[in-house]
Amino acid sequence: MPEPAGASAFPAAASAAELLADARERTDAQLASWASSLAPEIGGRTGQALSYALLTPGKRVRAALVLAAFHAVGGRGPGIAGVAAAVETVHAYSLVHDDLPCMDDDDLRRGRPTTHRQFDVATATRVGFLLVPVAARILSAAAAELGVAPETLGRMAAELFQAGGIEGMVGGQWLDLEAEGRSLTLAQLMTVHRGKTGALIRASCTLGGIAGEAPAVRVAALTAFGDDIGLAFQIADDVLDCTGTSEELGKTAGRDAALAKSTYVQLLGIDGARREAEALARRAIEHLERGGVPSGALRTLAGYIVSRTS
Ligand code: GRG
Repeated sequence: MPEPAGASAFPAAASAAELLADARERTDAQLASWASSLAPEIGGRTGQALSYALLTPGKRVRAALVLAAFHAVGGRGPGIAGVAAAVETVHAYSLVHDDLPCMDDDDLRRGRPTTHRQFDVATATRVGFLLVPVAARILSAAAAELGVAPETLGRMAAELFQAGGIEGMVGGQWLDLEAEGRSLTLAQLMTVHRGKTGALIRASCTLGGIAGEAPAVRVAALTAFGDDIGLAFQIADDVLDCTGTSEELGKTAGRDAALAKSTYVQLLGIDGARREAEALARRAIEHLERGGVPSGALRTLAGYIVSRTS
């Protein structure tokens, strides 16, 4: 299917660095446009802080997964960048709140002061909450641009906000906070991380499939891929927290140990954790093969997720 006029071609055979750069370019343009209209709409310091939180430079892994999943199932059209931006907005909210003193209490994020450090705790708290309906607006605008049926928008919204809620990210974070200072079993840790980190990554893959109006069997394969790669992402994060520097990570290294969190490294050692992440990445790709989803860019991103250095 030819790409409509105005859409730049998707670099399916590109390297991970190129896929992420493409996702950054497309998503950041969307986020910048929303930030410039929302900052005056909200006004004052809160408007500025919302813009700060939306525009801090992330790797855009979730956005890249949305784009790759969409193109893997034959989806076409520039509107998908809005779906990617909606996912990154939910992610941005989670980072703002995660860094607050009542949660992980951190000063550095994406190489910059966290939102509550740059502004203040009350403003950052408001901004986090405001970003959730902003994500809904971005998703709804993206669905209109893609020209999908209202039912498809409903499925996308259910997927994104269930993944971001008690059954996913909020539930996982809650368990994670309750587990500070306690030793978890591997099974308990997997439950925490499939929720806290994995749910939004899984939803990124599923959303690409739904937006591309793929048949159920292919959407299910993308969901299974996302589930395994989401957990692998968090295992890699645990490894990086003890092997990377704050400068490389753009956030405070060694935070898990400082907060006495159970991690994969603690349970499996660094090499064991790396092996587990790699096994999950291999299994993730098998789901795509079984479901008949061309794995190209998704395979590249899976490889990146388990070998990344930041
Ligand atoms: C009310 C209990 C409760 C929770 C609110 C704060 C929150 C919801 C959830 C926290 C979710 C969270 C921050 C999980 C960690 C995910 C993670 C590994 C983030 C880092 O992702 P990267 O490396 O970051 O993709 P960049 O900056 O590149 O986007």
